Amino acid sequence: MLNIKRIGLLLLVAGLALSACQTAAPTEEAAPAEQAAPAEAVEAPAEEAMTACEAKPDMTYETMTIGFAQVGAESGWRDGETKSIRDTATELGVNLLFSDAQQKQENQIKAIRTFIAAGVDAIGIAPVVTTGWETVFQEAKDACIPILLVDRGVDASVPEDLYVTFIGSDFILEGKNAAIELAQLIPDGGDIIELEGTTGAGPAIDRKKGFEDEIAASYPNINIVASQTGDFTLAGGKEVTAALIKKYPDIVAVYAHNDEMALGAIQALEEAGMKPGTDVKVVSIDGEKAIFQAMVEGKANVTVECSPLLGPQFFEAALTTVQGGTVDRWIKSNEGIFRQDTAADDISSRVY
Ligand code: GYE
Repeated sequence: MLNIKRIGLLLLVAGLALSACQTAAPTEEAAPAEQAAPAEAVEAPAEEAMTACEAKPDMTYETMTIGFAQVGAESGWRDGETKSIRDTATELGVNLLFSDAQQKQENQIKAIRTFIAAGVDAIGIAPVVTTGWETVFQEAKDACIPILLVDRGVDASVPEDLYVTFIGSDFILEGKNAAIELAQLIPDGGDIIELEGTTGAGPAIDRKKGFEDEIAASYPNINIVASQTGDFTLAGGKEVTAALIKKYPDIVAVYAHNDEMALGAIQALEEAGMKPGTDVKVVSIDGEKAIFQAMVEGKANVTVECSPLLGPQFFEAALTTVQGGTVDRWIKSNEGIFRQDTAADDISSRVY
């Protein structure tokens, strides 16, 4: 334990020296000399760190215990992911401790501490928001328990050495693809509204950025008149849409960061006597079975897929890590785009 603290201190000192050098050493001569010292300080303790946290090469799925800190049950997508994690654990024989945080970060932090106390071999978490994880992730690291991020990421405020990998989608690309799809549906442009996911959540931040950057760069005739959070829920999407269409009755499309909010928007539009899917185009992200049904009925237009079926990739990466192997920093999922014209054929193969 003493070793770990010493290493931490050395790394901290080294890190400080390095960042001081990066910001305060603008001249060419000063930089190399200052960088040399911290590099040495980091090298020696790295080996000690490995002995402090020993790999378990004989670990198998059947002997491994995993803690999974889930966001909640806010969408069909989330239920699909939970099922994938639970079913895969059962199939592989992994002992799974599962926690549902009801969309609250404090509950996820508590769950991680419980997993640490239980001495799990690794922890998976879908962080509800991107910030505020440094302390608890460090506690897991100090206990030699690797953290793997599943489906939602963290931002640069969380040091990269506190988690092993991010398993999930390219949310910026999803937002960009949604913009391209939506633009095809409204060639004359017009006013549209955007329904954002949970404030501070990785997919909400990136799906907004990918979408808005693409619209700004390529579609000057499309005007995003309002962008508000519906918290990734059907009720949230419905409520926000109902309020916004009173203010902006001439909108020609809705972009929702997930299908669930799009389903809420469809209800709100219908209740206001508007025609979702025709008068007001609806584009969203996830690929839930329910949005395929809405497409079959002509009420939704496009869904950009985001797969929640991450169980197999997660447990494989966890076992490899626990055994002492390395995994990619970003394990991406394969995803498609689905449109109204093929929805009737596609719907039978949807599993979430
Ligand atoms: O799109 C949404 C869910 O984190 C990628 O969370 C996930 C998102 C998903 O609530 O439906």
